[in-house]
Amino acid sequence: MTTPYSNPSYAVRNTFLGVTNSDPSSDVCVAGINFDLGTSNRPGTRFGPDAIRAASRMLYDGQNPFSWVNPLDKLKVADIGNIPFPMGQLEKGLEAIADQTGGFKHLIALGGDHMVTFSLLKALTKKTGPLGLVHFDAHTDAWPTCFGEPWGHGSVFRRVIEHKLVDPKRMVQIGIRAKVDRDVYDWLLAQGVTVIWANEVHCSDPIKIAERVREVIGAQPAYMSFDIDCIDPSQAPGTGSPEVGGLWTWQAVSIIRHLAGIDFRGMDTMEVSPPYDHAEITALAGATMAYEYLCLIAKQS
Ligand SMILES: [Mn+2]
Repeated sequence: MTTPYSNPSYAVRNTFLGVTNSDPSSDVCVAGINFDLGTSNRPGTRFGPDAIRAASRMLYDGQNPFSWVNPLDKLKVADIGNIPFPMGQLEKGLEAIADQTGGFKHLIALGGDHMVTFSLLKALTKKTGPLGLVHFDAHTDAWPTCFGEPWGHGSVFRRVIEHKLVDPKRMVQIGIRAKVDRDVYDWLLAQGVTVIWANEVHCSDPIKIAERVREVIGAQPAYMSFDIDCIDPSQAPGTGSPEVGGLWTWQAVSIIRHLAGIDFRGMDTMEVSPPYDHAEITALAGATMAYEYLCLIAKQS
């Protein structure tokens, strides 16, 4: 039956940006990864993907007012659903995620806890070699272990560097402010990682921060990993390990918008935990970071 009506944003299908395409050979695929077994504090990010999808529908129509791009006009974007993995098994789950995420042209993953990024990078680097990394986070996630265990979201970037999935000299962490052992911080610096503290973002401006990020990353292939706890808990309370003094959403959006020229090969938005969210603001923040990334790569396509 034909109808003269079209759905408003709240009623479009609950996929990322309301897309109806699910073809895995599309230019960009969005996938949910409902995995939170690497969580060290409050769990719940298994519910992140669908909350991000629901919030993303606010962003599905019109053009980005910075780049004047509607990414859905420029790129064939698919939401391929959620990646399955064996329930309750951390290491097997990480392997299953790595086994299933390497075949896409360009993947945007919606987490899930940050440990998943190890699997995503493991899969992607089989094609690209070690990547540059633009890493937004309150935490360095570089502890040698996570409460004695090697696989946990507080140690993910230690494992990523040890496994040579990124080139630490082309890795920049933005928004760091959580308590961390000096040894952990010194280890990061010794690897060549650039750490931009949250306070440096507050005392500078996003365009200058983006310039620094582009200098560190250079021209080689790169990846963006966005932990939503990079954002201040006043604007992103729905996460397992919130830290005060964080970036405001406008600062993060502005930094992403000024990263044109980086050869990004994939992105994830992690650590959105809907049980701690209020009024969908964390889910909307997570959706917006993925959307801005999508606009950035669409503009360059
Ligand atoms: Mn974090």
